Amino acid sequence: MIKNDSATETTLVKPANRYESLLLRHPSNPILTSKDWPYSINSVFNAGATRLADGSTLLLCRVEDRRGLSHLCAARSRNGVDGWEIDREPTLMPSPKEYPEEIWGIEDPRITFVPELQQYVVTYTSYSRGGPGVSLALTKDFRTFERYGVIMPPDDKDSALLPRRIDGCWALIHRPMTTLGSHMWISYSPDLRYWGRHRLMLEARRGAWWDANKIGLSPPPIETARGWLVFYHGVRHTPSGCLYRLGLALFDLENPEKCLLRGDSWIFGPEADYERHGDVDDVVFPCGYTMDADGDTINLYYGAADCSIALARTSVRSLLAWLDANGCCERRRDQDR
Ligand code: BMA
Repeated sequence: MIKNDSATETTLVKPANRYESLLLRHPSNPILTSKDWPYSINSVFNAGATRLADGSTLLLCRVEDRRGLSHLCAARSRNGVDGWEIDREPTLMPSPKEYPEEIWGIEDPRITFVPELQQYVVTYTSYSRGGPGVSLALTKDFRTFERYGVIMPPDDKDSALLPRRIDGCWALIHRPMTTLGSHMWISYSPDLRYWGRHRLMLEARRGAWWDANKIGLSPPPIETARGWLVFYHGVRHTPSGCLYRLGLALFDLENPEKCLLRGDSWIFGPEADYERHGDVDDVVFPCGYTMDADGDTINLYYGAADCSIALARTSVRSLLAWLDANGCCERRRDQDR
């Protein structure tokens, strides 16, 4: 099983007997479905998440109507698990008259609270005639929004802002589709409007790998003492459709395009019935997390099979320990791809 070929330096690691569970599904899963909605919808999934100043949890949910178009709707809960108060009407609707890039809906929001601005920055997919792009809006209360419009043209999605400037500039992670493939990139801006210094951050692997066909950022990166902890989704095309799973990587705090560690295996994939079967089978797709007061427990909110929102818990400590045991430095294995 272990092969060391000096010409290619390819090393296959012997699989462990059993995979540990790093993320624990909440027993009440799925925690939100279309049945909970105060108005008629097809489905609810892929929600951004944040803790509000009063300690409650806000989910900004992607809601799809029966035309197939999506808008965003806020749900608030004291404990982040149940007792959700859902806005009676859509919270943020596409506005194609002013923002033509939103003609086919807005999807998959990620929320970053930015202390310097004392506002939440929401990045979301705007589905234009030219394909999906990245749009940005600012809000203080998730009731009114200041829209900046499209900031990354199609084809681009899976975007989130880092909560503070790096070397004086805002930093945005996103996933453009280029002839090189569907990889994660990072770009910088002085004002959140004009973006440049685009750099490749993490690449999809190739061949049989679980993250061979596409990768993209999941929730916004989590700042830890050791670096930015990044959950990303990896897609593998199979004869019966796409499989969406979750991987883990760590990036340098002051140079976030530098990958310090990346795990080889996925850490979470569709297993429960509500993840395996829905409008799109075999999808787990987190867009948001909240951190408990202990600074360690992570509540990860994910869309399941494009039909519901589910919750899984983990901890910074266990994720970093897993990366130490299972991750390696990206540059060491360029030849493996
Ligand atoms: C991705 C995104 C997600 C969706 C997933 C599975 O490309 O569009 O919104 O959950 O596909 O359909």
